[in-house]
Amino acid sequence: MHASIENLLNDQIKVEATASMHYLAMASWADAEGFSGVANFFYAQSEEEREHMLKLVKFVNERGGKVVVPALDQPTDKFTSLKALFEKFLDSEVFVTKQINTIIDTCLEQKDYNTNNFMQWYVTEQLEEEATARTLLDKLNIIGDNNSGYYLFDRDIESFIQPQE
Ligand code: OFO
Repeated sequence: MHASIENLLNDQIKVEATASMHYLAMASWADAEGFSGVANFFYAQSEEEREHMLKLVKFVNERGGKVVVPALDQPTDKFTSLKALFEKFLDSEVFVTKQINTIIDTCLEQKDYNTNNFMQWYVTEQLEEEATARTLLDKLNIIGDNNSGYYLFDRDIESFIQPQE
């Protein structure tokens, strides 16, 4: 595996691990605020991101590369509102998509079609996750500042939890 690809995949391991920890902090905030549906959604998202990280760790090892298990910064656990929480979720997913696109650009430059093929799974996944984040944020924008709206949002969000693979 080309060193530039190995480095980018290691960066991506860190990006996925960071997302997992951010979503865990978001789940915990929602749990403490009494939004149990939102908490369950982010606990599941955190698990998913860990799976994404693991998939990369295994791929780099299979291809004979060297995995660097990253040190992570402490995620923020202070949010001013549900809307702020979901804005952060969308920003995080948009950032992940950008990173994935950079890896794919480099794979094509280096003619690493194998890694390119592997990364296509992430492209599809990101499409879904960004769409989910946008849909949920749209709902919160419609709700505005309304407690009964929050109650229904918290109840209905459970239907957005993807079954674990
Ligand atoms: Fe949605 O972040 Fe992983 O890929």
